[in-house]
Amino acid sequence: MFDQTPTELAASAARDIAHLTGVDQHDIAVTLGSGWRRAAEHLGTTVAEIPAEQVTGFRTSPVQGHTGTLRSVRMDDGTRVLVVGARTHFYEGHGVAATVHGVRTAAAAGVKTMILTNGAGSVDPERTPGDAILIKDHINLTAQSPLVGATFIDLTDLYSQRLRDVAHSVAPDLDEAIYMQLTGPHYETPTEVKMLRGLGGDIVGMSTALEAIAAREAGMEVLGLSLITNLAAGIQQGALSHQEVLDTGKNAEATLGPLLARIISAVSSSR
Ligand code: 8IG
Repeated sequence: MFDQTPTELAASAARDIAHLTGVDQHDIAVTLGSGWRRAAEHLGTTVAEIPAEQVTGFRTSPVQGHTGTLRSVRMDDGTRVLVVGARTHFYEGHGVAATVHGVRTAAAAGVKTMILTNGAGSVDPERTPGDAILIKDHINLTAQSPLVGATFIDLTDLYSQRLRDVAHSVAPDLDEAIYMQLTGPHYETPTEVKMLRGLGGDIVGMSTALEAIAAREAGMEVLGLSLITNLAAGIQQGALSHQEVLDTGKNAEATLGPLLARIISAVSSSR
C-alpha cells in the first residue's frame, strides 16, 4: 500500500465504497467532527453503513466521540451523500496524506461538494459554546501542506461564498468565523491563545484546513461548519477538558442534525 500514490489510494478506497455500499457515485460528502456525529440520521435514508477499516487507507479513530464508519445516504431528492464518520487527525502521526485521504476518497467517489464539520474552541470571548458557525476562511498553522511539488493552488474562495450564501438562505443567523488549524493534540496555553487572537482568527481546532486545501486541489467546492465547544484556554475560567468538548457536543446534537440536514438539502437543490 505504501508504494501507491495518494490518488491511487483514494481511487482504491472509492472502489471499496462502491463495492460495499452498492452506490457507484456520490454527489456530496460530509465529514463529521465533534458534536456533528448524529447529524447523518437526519439527512435521509441510510443505504449502507460500513466500518471504516474495511475501506482502503481508513482506520478507526482512537478518540472517544469520533465515530468510525462510512455511510451512504440517499436524500429525498435522490442526492447521494457520503457521510465520512472516520477522520484521521494530523496528531495521530500518520502524516498529512493520511489526514486528507477521506477528502481525496470523496473526490474519487464523484463528490463535487465537500462539507467539513468540526468542533472548535473560540479565542473570541463574545462567542457562545454550543453555537454552530460557518467557516469563512482559515489560517493554516500546521506548517504542513497536503500538496507536494509545484502545485500552486488558488485558495482565494476556499470556503465557497456561493455555498455560504446557500447556507445562509436556510440559516440566516449563522455567524461566520476564521478557523485556525493547529496540530495539537494538546490545547493551547493562554499566551498562545492571545497570540492567535492577534493573528486575526476567531476559532481554533485540529482539523479541516489541510482537508479543505486537498478538497480544493481535487476540484471540489468546500463548505466548512464548526461547533464551538469551548472558549479557548485563558478565555474561559478554569481548565479545558475533552469531557467538556464531548458534553457540549452532546447537548448541541439535537439542533445540529436538523441544521446540517437543512443546509445539505439547500446545497443539493442549488447544484
Ligand atoms: I473541540 O480549544 C476543540 N478543538 N487547538 N483548541 C484546539 N483545538 C480544539 C479546541 C481548542 N477545542
